[in-house]
Amino acid sequence: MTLRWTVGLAWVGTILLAASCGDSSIGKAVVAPGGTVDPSTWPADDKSICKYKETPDLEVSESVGPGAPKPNVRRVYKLVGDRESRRKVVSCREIDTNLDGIKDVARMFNDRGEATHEEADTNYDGRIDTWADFENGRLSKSETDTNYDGTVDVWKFYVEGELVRVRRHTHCPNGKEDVWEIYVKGRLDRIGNDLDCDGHVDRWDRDTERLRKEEHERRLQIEVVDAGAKAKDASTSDARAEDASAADSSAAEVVVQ
Ligand SMILES: [Ca+2]
Ligand SMILES: [Ca+2]
Ligand SMILES: [Ca+2]
Repeated sequence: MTLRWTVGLAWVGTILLAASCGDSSIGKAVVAPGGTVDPSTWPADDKSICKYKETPDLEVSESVGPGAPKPNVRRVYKLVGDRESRRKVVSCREIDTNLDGIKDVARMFNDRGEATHEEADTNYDGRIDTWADFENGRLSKSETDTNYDGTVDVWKFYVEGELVRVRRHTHCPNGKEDVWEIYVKGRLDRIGNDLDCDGHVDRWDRDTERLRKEEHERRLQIEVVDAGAKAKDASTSDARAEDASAADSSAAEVVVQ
């Protein structure tokens, strides 16, 4: 008898993402109509991304995530520190997010428990298509094969976790980047286009509507500051006039006495 298990909502979302990526075979053997999973179809080899088998002295734990019929989360531990501070830390964690028995996302950690690297097969075709690097635990760079043809076509760069640059390959036959996006304070500022594929930007495009709004807001701020300064000047002049008047009155009083 075949066991069937209900898939948790979180996993359904992931499976729908896979289905939307164009490969009709993705997830087919795993999820039946009504959102059930047949764990008997899981392969013996779950295609571990953590590569723990090459290092036999690493400790490994398997656990069951939300909605999973069998363990789908693996943690690989290593021992760090000297004799007094010896402790066990997670060096790699990998998950089968669409419950097809194949691990599809893995994250690596340093001895301090900070993320250092992540790899994911986001369309569940058996090939890694997204790589991410971290610095001090924060995302610093990602590379993505957005059309799943085996070649990276989007590179993103971050400073202190904030997106600053994106390079894309869109049309040039050499497979290299031909679009450059520059971000300022996390917002797209300008886009450079290499039209003739010589590796250099031929045209810069800007978000003119946003720039117009920003210029308008900047002018309003200047006007507000100017108005405030004028009001302050007027107030100061009035105060001086009052002081002068009071001084005149005092002098007159002295003369009368
Ligand atoms: Ca999977
Ligand atoms: Ca993939
Ligand atoms: Ca690609």
